[in-house]
Amino acid sequence: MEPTGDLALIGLAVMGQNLILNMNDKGYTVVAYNRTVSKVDEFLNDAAKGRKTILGAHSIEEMVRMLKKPRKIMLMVKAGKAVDDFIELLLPHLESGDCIIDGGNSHFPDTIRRTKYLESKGFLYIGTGVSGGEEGARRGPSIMPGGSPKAWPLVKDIFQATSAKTPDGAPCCEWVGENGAGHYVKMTHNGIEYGDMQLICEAYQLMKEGLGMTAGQMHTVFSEWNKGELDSYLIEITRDILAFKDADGQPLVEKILDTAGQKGTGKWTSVSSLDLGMPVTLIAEAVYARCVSAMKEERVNASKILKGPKAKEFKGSKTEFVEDIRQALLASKIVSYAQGFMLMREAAREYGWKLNYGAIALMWRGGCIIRSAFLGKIKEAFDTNPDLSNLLLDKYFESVIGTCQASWRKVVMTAVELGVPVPVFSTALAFFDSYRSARLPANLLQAQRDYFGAHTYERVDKPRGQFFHTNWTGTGGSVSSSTYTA
Ligand code: 2AM
Repeated sequence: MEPTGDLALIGLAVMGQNLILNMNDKGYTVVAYNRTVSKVDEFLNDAAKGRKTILGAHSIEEMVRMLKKPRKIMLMVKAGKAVDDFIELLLPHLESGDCIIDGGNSHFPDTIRRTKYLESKGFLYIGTGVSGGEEGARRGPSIMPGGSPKAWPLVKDIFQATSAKTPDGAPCCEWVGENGAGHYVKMTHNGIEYGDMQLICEAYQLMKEGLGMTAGQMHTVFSEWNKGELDSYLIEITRDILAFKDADGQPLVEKILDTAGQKGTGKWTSVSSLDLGMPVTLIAEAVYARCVSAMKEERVNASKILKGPKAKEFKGSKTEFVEDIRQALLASKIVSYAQGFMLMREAAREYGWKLNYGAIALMWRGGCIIRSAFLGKIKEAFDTNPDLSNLLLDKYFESVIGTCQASWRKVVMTAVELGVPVPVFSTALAFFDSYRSARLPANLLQAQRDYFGAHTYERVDKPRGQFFHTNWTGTGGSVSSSTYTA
């Protein structure tokens, strides 16, 4: 019998199951397989019941036999060793030109390594970001594939059919670039997600602690915000969370312990930003904010010792201040995305990828956790100028920041006065002020480096590339550190 399977998917946790159902809805025949084989029949008898074009395989051999050539096998398993293990299990059963796809949250250096490895053996490899959670997988996720360019035509139709669509109907799935590019872009997406979430949390904290607002009142504010420029999935779910009542009728959110978890993609983004020398300060600050939140016992102890201004003493119009917070959030969000795109631009240079920034904004426009109307504006910015060096320099974003700036400063100042921590609002503003400064105090820093370490400096009145050393103390020599190694 001729094989009929369009794609096999290994890994029948919820994401995997939902992707299979979604692909099957779009008319594709999908073969399901799992390490614990009993889960295959459980799936066929439960979520996939009655679907004749979802086929269960009980061994890798059987799975491979069911697939049309060139074979496409997608892994939705735990990132790390499980992916390498499955690759090794699959290879003996595959032929040149077959394609393995990793749809998990793999770290991009692993994907770079795996692409090279599989290509060296004549196979094709894709590492793809899949974002949108369980519901996204079922209804349409954002899909960010990278890897072997020759693999893209093999999966383009099925991926684009399965992915979310923007309000204009464009698929939230495009080819990202070679080897680890897809997973890099997904990692950056997750980092930006950390930032967006922390921005919302700081807005909430300011309203709650600074203005003394109730969850119900904040629910109304987020409902309004979701109708305007901040229209996004994360604002929408925050609105709903604030309205959600526990069994006793009280807001559930206030009963949740304030210690955040993390799975590591925000950290990876920050580590990569340090490796590449890119100031992605907002995401890093958002990661640290989670770390501080996790120090619950220490904080409780410190709260009894370290005194600051008493909160809830805001004087002025609360309605106006809520609007100031909205503008501060919007301006900070622009900085965060500007930093995220700066990072991807630098990564593209470092790893030799040709990233299409408009296409990335489009992929994030729908389906994924950071989906928003705002990303439509980013797409427009890169459509207008594909070589845009920084989002902050785009006319639209420049004018939004111009409008929001006074409120943004007021919010940070007020938070400082009230003693309410706003690490990402303030780091965004600090970055903005640094970025728009033609001159920073690094002249003094270079003098210090030259003073204690003879590290030399360049001068404003001499061409770049000429280095000077001064004997600052009159003692010691005039030899710079480039001429000796101490
Ligand atoms: P399991 O059902 O056999 O545990 C999410 O955890 C998915 O990743 C599941 O399908 C799970 O398979 C799979 N998985 C987790 N660790 C794995 C490993 N080390 N090897 C293979 N599959 C693994």
